[in-house]
Amino acid sequence: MQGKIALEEHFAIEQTVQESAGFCPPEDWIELKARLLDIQDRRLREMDANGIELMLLSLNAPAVQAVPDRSAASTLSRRANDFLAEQVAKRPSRFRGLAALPMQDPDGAARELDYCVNSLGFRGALVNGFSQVAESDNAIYYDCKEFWPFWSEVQRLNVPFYLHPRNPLPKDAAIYEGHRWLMGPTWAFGQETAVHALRLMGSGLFDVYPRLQIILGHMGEGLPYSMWRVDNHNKWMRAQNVYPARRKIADYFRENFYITTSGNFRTQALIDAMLEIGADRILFSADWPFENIDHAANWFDAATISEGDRFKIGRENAHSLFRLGDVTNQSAAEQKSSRTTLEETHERIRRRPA
Ligand code: GRE
Ligand code: ZN
Repeated sequence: MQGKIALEEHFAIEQTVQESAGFCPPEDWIELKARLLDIQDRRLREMDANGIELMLLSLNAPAVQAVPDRSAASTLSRRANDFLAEQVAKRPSRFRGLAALPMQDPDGAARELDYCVNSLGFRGALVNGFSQVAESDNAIYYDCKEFWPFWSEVQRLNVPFYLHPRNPLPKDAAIYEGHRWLMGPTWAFGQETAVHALRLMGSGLFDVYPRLQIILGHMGEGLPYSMWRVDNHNKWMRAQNVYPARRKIADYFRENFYITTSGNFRTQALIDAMLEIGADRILFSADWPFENIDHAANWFDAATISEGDRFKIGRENAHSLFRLGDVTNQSAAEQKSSRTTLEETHERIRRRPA
């Protein structure tokens, strides 16, 4: 399929690239590092060769979320976002940005998102799971009440929030001791992210901010397969799940979440997801550079689903969720006049308030 849009696609800057080193064997690090630091060269060739028109780019993991010092986290996200804005401005018909956010400071995170959306033209945020705050063994999750004003801003800005995985802290990873192979994308990423998503659903956040839209990668981090059981276990017992939210967990999953195909190129899993969350809430993604774009695209283009669903998942759902009409539906002349030019972007970044 031509014209695909992909949205869990990462890059790194010099300050964050090393954080990805532990996720590959030493003999593959040179390759992974080069892939992470490239935006305008090999990435575009991979996109062209595999029918991807547009990528929404995000910083590698855990990056900002692993910086306990509030002001250092804020400085790092600004640097990454300004860099990304410049890269997008060089190729605005092929790239858009998702903001890195210093969630260690919820007000600062809301301000950074507002700046990224309204001044840099970003289309949402991608945050790498919980944030370490003040101490490196202190993890905060975003269902906590201190984040509700932040969520109010996300709803007001009307942009999606991608909840991307990271590994649990050592103090919370006892179950993986002696079984390191289960860390990262094998299992721990999905477990960590699925529980965080369930915490958001059960907290009542979506009763108060019903228009919030959260995106999960990796075919929903296992949630589609387990959604029925979450709500319906031990049905004969008198007390069911007790949590602050008003509705069933599956209701929030179907109304406040989207999932992507990133790193989970399996038709059986996709069909289960289509039956649980529906084809309107599934979005194609690869997870470059950790996964290969050709692996994602060759699988997706041939998956045994209807052509209508392929078009929705491959392009249309992302097109409407991120309001990408300005990128893809305009004439060349219109694009030229409405584009944020490279010089304008430089100027904005230079004048950005401290
Ligand atoms: C990801 O971004 O999903 C990722 C990593 C590190 C290793 C594997 C992986 O950040 O899929
Ligand atoms: Zn990823």
